[in-house]
Amino acid sequence: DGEELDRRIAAARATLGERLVILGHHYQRDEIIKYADYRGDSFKLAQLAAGRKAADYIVFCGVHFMAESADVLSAPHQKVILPNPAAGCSMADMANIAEVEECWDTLTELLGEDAGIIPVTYMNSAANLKAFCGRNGGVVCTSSNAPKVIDWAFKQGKRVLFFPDEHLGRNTGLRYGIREDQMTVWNPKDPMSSENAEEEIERARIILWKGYCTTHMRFNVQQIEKARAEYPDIKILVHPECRREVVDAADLFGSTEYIIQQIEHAPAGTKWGVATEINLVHRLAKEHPEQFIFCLDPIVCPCSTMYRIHPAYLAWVLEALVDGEVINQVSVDEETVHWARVALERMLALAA
Ligand code: CIZ
Repeated sequence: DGEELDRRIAAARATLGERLVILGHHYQRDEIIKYADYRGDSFKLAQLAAGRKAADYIVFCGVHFMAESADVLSAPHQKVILPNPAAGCSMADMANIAEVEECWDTLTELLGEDAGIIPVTYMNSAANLKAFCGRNGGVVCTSSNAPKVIDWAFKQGKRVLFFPDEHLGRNTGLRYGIREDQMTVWNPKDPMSSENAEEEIERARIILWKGYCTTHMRFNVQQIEKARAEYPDIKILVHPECRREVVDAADLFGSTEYIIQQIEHAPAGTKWGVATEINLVHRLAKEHPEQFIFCLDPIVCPCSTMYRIHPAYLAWVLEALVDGEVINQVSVDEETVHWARVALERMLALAA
């Protein structure tokens, strides 16, 4: 039961002391977040992990690509552990290296020598896709810095290939001033199927990978209209992985860190309709009883893979560490680490 798990986790933490750091992503449930030494989005947590050199073990309560990023940025002696190896990300899985290379070859063949394509991958992607960007003059972005990264990419080249999230790419491109008719969607399962595919690619300034977040796809404009009819002074705050029309109908949009900042700095009595994962929205509502905060999806939308991190898995991996056994380690090979770092460091240089 919960108390028993609390006791086991506390005992293992006490034994491991400074050698252990537990990271909790904002989308984790409260039963996990309460054990986290640090909370954050994927990027902030990966950086925190890298900064905590005393920690030999980084237990990442999040999903697989996040643990990989922590491994890429961490020191060689640090081991990154994902409590449940089945905690993946369906969006990250919508692009794999073979498909991205096929797309890249097709685009470069079609557009020729001066295609000027800059690959940009969202943080929510496998490490080998980050490495692909590093090797090919590209970069990583997060949902917080996507506008800055797009601006950088257009200073390096003429076109952007954005993967794996179509919606973050489109929402960011539109704000940057790229028109919808200057974007085209690349479906890796059926590329070049449309009759005008070649013309569309030749005209495109952004080629958007056909990938999406199942949780953020649950939000729609009707939910926003209903919330506005019920509470005329409501503020609608959505994540940029939502569809274009949802972002257009919102008052504000941004990453999890942005959403948290907006709410933390709002005056008492502010009403929010939020479109992102339910555990984060419920936590914000609990932590800010002086405001009225609810999730726009009435059915409730947890991220099913984030949910795969259960306290029992956490207890299991921690007790194994106490016994000197590392289980469920996420380890990225050296070559991939090198090039993924190149892409991540390009992004970091933009923030500096
Ligand atoms: O990058 C992350 O942590 C995710 C999944 C979303 C966000 O907006 O922070």
